[in-house]
Amino acid sequence: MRKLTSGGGWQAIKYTFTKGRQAGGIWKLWKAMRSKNACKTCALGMGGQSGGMVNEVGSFPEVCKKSLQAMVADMQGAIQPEFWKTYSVAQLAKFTPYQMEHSGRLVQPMLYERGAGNYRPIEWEEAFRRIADKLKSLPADDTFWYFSGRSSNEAGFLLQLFARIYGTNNVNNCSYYCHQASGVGLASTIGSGTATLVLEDVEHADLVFLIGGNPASNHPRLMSSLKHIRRRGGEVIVINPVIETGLVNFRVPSDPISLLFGTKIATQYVQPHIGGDLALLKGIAKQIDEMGAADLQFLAEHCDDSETWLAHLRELTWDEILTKSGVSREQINDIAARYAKAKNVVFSWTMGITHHAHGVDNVQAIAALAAMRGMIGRPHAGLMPIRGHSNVQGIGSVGVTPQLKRAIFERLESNFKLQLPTSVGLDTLACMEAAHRGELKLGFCLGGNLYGSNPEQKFAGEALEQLEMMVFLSTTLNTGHGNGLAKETLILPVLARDEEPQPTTQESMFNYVRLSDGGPRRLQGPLSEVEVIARIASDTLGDAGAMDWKSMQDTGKIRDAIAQVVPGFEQIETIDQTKQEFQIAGRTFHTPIFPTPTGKVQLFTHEIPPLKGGENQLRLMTVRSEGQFNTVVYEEEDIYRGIDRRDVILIHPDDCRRLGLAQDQKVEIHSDVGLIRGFLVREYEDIRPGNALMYYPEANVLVARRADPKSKTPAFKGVVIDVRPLGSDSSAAAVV
Ligand SMILES: Nc1nc2c(c(=O)[nH]1)N[C@H]1C(S)=C(S)[C@@H](COP(=O)(O)OP(=O)(O)OC[C@H]3O[C@@H](n4cnc5c(=O)[nH]c(N)nc54)[C@H](O)[C@@H]3O)O[C@H]1N2
Ligand SMILES: Nc1nc2c(c(=O)[nH]1)N[C@H]1C(S)=C(S)[C@@H](COP(=O)(O)OP(=O)(O)OC[C@H]3O[C@@H](n4cnc5c(=O)[nH]c(N)nc54)[C@H](O)[C@@H]3O)O[C@H]1N2
Ligand code: SF4
Ligand SMILES: [Mo]
Repeated sequence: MRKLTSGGGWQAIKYTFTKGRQAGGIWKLWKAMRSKNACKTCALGMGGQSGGMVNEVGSFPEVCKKSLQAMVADMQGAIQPEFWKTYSVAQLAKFTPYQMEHSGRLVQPMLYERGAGNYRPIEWEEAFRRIADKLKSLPADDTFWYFSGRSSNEAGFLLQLFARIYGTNNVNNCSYYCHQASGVGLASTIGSGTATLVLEDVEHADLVFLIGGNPASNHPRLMSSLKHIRRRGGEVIVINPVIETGLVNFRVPSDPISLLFGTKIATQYVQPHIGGDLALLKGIAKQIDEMGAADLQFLAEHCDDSETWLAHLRELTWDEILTKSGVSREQINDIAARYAKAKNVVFSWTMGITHHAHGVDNVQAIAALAAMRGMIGRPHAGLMPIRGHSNVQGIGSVGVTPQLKRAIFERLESNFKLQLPTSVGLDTLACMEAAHRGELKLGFCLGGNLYGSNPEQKFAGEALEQLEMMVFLSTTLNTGHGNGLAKETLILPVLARDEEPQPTTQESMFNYVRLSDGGPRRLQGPLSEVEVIARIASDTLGDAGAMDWKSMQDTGKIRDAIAQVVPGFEQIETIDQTKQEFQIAGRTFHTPIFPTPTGKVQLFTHEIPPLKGGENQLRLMTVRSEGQFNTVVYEEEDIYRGIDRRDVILIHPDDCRRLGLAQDQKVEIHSDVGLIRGFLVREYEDIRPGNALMYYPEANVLVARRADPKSKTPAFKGVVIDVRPLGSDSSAAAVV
């Protein structure tokens, strides 16, 4: 398959027409895309009251393939009753993610009881009764509550509140597998866990660092902003072990010139080894210091302990930096020179930074590098974690974390006369491990695919099978509905955001809260998420206590509560009347005053871990292709990387020669926790030698449960593997 030479472009436009046909006509799809709802897909979260496809600076039409994919999936017909009779659970377990998603929309509560062979439909009343009876029979800490980022603030707030009043803090969201390191790293450094800037700041920057991310494929409309920066003569430095096509050249579909000729994105493209960023970031800082380009006044006035931090940089040897990053001194000097001359610099990053056992250290090092030249706490510069799901940030803001922020905890207790649990809640991986030990009895998932997104797939399946009951609130099927099933598994069909009967709100990665109007239901059967949650809460706890759960079916009531208890969310109380979307107060830093105990930036020093892997091993990253959204695979091919299938491993030709491997050869891939047999080698020039790339979720069997101790995020990109020709090691017993 030929590799594209640019990202975006005509491919994206052609795709719109194809998808339009699948959705029952272009006009129907256009109307759905333009409705006043926040985009359901990525955390740029465009749309809302300005209408779909409009971003925070009013630019239109900003649409991308992923948003179309998600919309068309929601516009599918219903899964027919025969489906459940035709396919046993054993057969569903073998369905691909694509087949699961394309089976249709869930419209009926479904129940699987172990031993039954198939799921069977049940009435909503029976579903509610079963769940409430089970919850009433269990100690609260025997349950856990997992949230994907796709739901609304209202649903997230309500469910976490119910879980806590029920009695547990085992409440967490997919952030633990995503940007938790950004939250922890930023909060420790500047006292606030999200982006320090707004989109407009990015548009005015003259240098953007893009570290460990592939927004051309994963946050496509961010590319419009990068295009503006390049057109104005600004620079983009990409730090990524893989040369990603769309980061070199991107054709912005809404811009005729860019569409025809493409826009060059990266001014400088640097390829460290996987896991080499910490060394590289410190190298850039050391060079800035040696050049005398540090902003010593900012360091002295607005940072604590800058002397210790500078001394740490000065003690590091260049030898260590160069060996552990895999980047040459010349390249580091070049990056530093560009940084030193830039006036407004934005640092952005994604999973290449957070999916490591030293993810928090990486984020702290980025923040320190920015602080070193005074790039935090003023307009047109700052820190920008490029978040994952649409509204994953909002879910966290409104309390979907094991430990509530102190202000939220106190206000909930005092305003609502509640007594909330103070036990230590489990993070996502800890829940999986506790379940595996048989300590948890019930799981409740508001969206997501906990089975598919976990490291050590086999372990994940075993853990979930230990549960007595699992409850899923889902829109469509995914592999988690066919694998790792609890003794009793219930799937409750819910409405998508743009089908909600009442307005809901979502928060973008720029801390901007949008209002989604909802819209007409497409199918009979699914209920609104808040309706389902309020009903289960009411059936379990009754309405005589501190909360009148039945009344909480009203999203306006939930927003009143959010406005009262979540700092910065005061304006949400009247948002459905005023239609006034808003920036969350206290999150954007245009002046250098930070909510840390001293009001200053905290700078951290770190030990740099050695590069992983031995002589004949490779470092492996598990990543997305443009044709998937997380565990949902829409297309087998990866058009940007020119790869036609997913059961492959991408290895540099030099490594292939060194390891005696050839193009399309079948191999076995060993890590210390798993083995994959029969995948094909693809020689891939664009990856830094010594490193390899595989697709998630297929490669999850190879990823260990080893997590960053500070963020509890597994090292999805820090896997060490041996690759051998298939059959060369007959002693290996494990089979995938
Ligand atoms: N199309 C599409 N869009 C998505 C998603 C999707 O699945 N599909 N998922 C959404 C979600 S939840 C998320 S979190 C985001 C994820 O967005 P990204 O973080 O962009 O996605 P990934 O594919 O996980 O990997 C990111 C990049 O990190 C690089 N990388 C790997 N290891 C390292 C390293 O050690 N250092 C550096 N510097 N780079 C490294 C890889 O080469 C790859 O380009 O996207 C969101 N948007
Ligand atoms: N090896 C490896 N593993 C990884 C990663 C990696 O890069 N490598 N990335 C990690 C990351 S960044 C993340 S975020 C996780 C993803 O983890 P998850 O969020 O758990 O997974 P998703 O695949 O996004 O979940 C998609 C499902 O959500 C449901 N859904 C969609 N919309 C709605 C809605 O409106 N309401 C409800 N109730 N349900 C809905 C649908 O059933 C759909 O199948 O995976 C992590 N796992
Ligand atoms: S870039 Fe993200 S928010 Fe914007 S249309 Fe695409 S998926 Fe939606
Ligand atoms: Mo994510």
